[in-house]
Amino acid sequence: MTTDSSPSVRAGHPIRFVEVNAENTHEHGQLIEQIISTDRTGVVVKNVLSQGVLDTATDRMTSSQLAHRWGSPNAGMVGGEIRTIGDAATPTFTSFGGPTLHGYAQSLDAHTLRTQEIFDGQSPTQSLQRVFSSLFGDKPASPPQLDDTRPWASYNFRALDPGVQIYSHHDNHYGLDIYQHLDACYDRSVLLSWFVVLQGAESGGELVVYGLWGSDPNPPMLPTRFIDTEALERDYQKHCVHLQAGDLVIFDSGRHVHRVTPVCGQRSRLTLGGFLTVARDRSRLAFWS
Ligand SMILES: O=C(O)CCC(=O)C(=O)O
Repeated sequence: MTTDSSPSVRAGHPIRFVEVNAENTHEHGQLIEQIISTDRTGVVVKNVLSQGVLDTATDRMTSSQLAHRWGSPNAGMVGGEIRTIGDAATPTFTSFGGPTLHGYAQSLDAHTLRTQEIFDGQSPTQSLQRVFSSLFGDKPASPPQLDDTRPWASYNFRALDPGVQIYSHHDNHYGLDIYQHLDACYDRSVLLSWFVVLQGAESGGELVVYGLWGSDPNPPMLPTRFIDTEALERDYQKHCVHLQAGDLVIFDSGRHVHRVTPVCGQRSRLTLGGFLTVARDRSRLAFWS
């Protein structure tokens, strides 16, 4: 099922999302390549995780026993204070240059244990691997090697508490020092984001993707150097991606400016996710946090 793009009178690039079911991904082996070539903007894969797995993960993530595992990488960024378990290779408000190799490696060493704690041993990594692979013509999909002994972390866990949002941005992170540890075989002109909703917000907390690309000249900016979201809402093509718990979204976050709207109600929005790219010779796919 193909969903809409916004009215063409609005500015920017077209936005084309497609929705498929986790059981049918083998029928869509070209989808990742279509996103890379900009024929599509993204895909929603319904029902990637079962209700039982979601219940276990959300119980654990909100339990007092795991409270000490959460960090606040955007502490001090009013309204944008995402909480995370596990580092992401992105700039944050507390570290504009992203994680150091030492910091990332420390977080990585705890990744397996954290995943076991949260999923009670039923890690979703293999299911995700299968979905990524089938959307890329059944080619191998795995986290890339960070060094000789260990791969990058497959994903991290995120919480947006009531009132918190992810401000408009695009993901253009290959300039960070940590990416010197990403093998040169991978295509740095490609950066897709992906995440799975573990617990949706009561309302709000929606992913909105705009027709503005990070590479477009003269983007609407505020004097604070943040993107002017009001101008995006008013003038640009946009698409609100409707996701339910258990759904996976993969989209071209390296090009398209996007945001997550403020979470409303009492419940935190919980996701796990990361990034992905493919080898320059298209022989394999890599995903990481
Ligand atoms: O909701 C999330 O987990 C992240 C959304 C986002 O900004 C991204 O995936 O780039």
